[in-house]
Amino acid sequence: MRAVHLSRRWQTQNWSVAEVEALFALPFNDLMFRAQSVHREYHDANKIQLSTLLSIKTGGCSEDCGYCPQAARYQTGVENEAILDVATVVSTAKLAKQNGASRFCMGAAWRGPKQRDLDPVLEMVREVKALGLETCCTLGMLKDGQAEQLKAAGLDYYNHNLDTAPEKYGDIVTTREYQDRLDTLDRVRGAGINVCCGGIVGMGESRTERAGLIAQLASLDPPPESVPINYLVQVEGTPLHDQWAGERAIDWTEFVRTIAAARITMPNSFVRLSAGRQEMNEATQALCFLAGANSIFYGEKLLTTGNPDAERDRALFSRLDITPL
Ligand code: SAM
Ligand code: DTB
Ligand code: SF4
Repeated sequence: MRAVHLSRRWQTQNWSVAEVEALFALPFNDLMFRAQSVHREYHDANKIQLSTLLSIKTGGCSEDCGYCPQAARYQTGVENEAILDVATVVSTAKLAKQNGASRFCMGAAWRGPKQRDLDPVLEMVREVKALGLETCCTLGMLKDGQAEQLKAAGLDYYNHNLDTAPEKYGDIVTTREYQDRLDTLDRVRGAGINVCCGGIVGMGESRTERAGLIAQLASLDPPPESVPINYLVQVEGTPLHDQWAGERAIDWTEFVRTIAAARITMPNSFVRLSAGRQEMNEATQALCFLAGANSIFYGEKLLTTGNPDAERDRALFSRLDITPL
């Protein structure tokens, strides 16, 4: 199996699906050793980056993403809310900073923003940036020129996930194509914004499809600076609720393997242990950190679902001797 060369730091490694699958197939301890070795070569193994999420526009989304509680067509109990005012966003960002977050991520339940949606977001980005926080937005698909406006306002990262392998995608979302996602990522990259792009594990995909997602992400040129790996949060009312639970759920070792494969194939990226931490025990989270995850969402809420309390995360970090970046 090939080595990752230091001299090719931010270069795409062009991992094939078969090569990533071969990583997944390693004995667990060998995979962990390899992931931790790569991790130490590129990162401080005892430091974790903290991002706080805020839903700036909740619910009522026109899309049909099968996992998502914010799609208008599913009865999930999430209400359609108007966009938050800038002052509320800024005060939430201030609190996040006081609590120790270094990045503030603003999410909106849109297929993509219209210009009248984008204008208030640009103001939010300017003001959050002025607090000394890194800024991130996830607003859906971008049209020509929108990424440039976000960049000019001070946006550091744009989150747009590939979600799953190309061949699995049509089972999960039908209202837009895989290629649409790649096009938005190109626009973000073209505007000089850092790319945050990952996916979701636990949606009934095969191991080959998990490897396919990782191979796609690692083959982006250059790979995303930030790679969120979400474990599906099962929300009642969504098509994926209860489909892959109980006996049909993947084993926790398979989730840890996915983190390790992301770390090995994207050595320089921050790999974020993202949604699903509340449903995960602390020992599994610790193994994810050992496998090379070095970022989390921090604060009691993701967008509409729960996340461990900041206090609990601080206690876990203390027991693991981890400090925030
Ligand atoms: N509407 C925008 C979009 O889809 O790009 C931005 C917000 S959307 C909620 C951001 C990402 O959150 C999705 O691409 C998906 O990967 C993740 N996500 C949404 N619901 C989730 C769930 N129930 N479990 C895990 N991840 C989820
Ligand atoms: C990402 O990959 N995960 C975050 C963030 N990017 C926007 C969202 C997780 C959402 C989980 C379900 C919810 O809270 O609505
Ligand atoms: Fe809408 Fe984004 Fe949810 Fe899809 S993931 S339904 S685009 S909010």
